[in-house]
Amino acid sequence: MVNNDDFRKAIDLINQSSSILLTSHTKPDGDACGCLVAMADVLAALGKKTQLLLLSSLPQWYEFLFTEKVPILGQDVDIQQMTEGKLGEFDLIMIVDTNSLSQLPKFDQYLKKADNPILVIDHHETGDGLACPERGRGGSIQLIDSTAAATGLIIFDFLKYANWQITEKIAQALFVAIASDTGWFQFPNTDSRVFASCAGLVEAGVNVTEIYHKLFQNLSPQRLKLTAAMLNTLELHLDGRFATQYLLQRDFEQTGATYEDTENLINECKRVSSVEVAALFIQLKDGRIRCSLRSSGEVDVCKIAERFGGGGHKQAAGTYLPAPVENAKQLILDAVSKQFTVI
Ligand SMILES: [Mn+2]
Repeated sequence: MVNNDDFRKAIDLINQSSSILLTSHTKPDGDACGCLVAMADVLAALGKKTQLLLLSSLPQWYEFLFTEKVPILGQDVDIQQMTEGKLGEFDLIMIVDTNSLSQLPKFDQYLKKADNPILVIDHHETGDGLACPERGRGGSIQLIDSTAAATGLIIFDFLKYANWQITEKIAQALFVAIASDTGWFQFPNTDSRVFASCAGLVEAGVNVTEIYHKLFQNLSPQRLKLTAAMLNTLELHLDGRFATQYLLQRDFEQTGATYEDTENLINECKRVSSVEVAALFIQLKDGRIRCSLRSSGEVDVCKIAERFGGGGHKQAAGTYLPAPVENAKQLILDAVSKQFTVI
């Protein structure tokens, strides 16, 4: 938990500021989006001038949280324009759900040039100490709590401590933050604090059914048809521990779906309990095969992807492979089967 002393310092910092820039990590997730919206609303209610900035585009299913279009760095504004004050002059920069410069591509250049204090609110174990006073950034504060399942939990505690009004809209944004980072209350981080906070948010007016509908029952018919085409290709290998699925260009043509519709599709096969490693092969327009890999066990799929020039994390990685799909599948099957014998 963040101690009250730090909350107090953060409140003072906000009270002293009049124009605040808010941002979060690249590839914004539900926690990032929910925290940005909640803080922007709170600050606006305090009479502050606020400006949101995204570092990459917003997944469509989080759009409902935002009342207006948020500028995206690199698309709507570049670093030079920011430095020249196109978005405004700020006396505080607030960063939520990350404490790492590597998660703030390009924006890190702006941070280095600007000399305003930074307020970081984050729950990640690793970070660069962006707002550490030792970095010579006077007045910066960090509210870090790595025991929190979501940054939304820290912000909820912060708002309660500060006695700032939690409107229905703010409660909804914080609920989305917490529900997203706990995988709708199924990840191991789903502790009693999560439910206690969510109880408070429901009391503040959150409609859980409506949020579930907006987040998870919003597929286009094209995407659902693409899912069906992919599921028809499901094969289990290595005693059911490795699942392969694929999509060809003709599947996109027949369903009317786009490449963006493939996001998270790879996880469908994990609903089979024996599956530890999953691969999804997508034939691209240029003929290459995009291979995405997921692991929920001991297998390090990053090592497999790296062998073919790709990369990622232990549990999620990807690479490009030469066509045809059958060839790509065999390459990955061999690599996964070797990994199973090693561990
Ligand atoms: Mn988070």
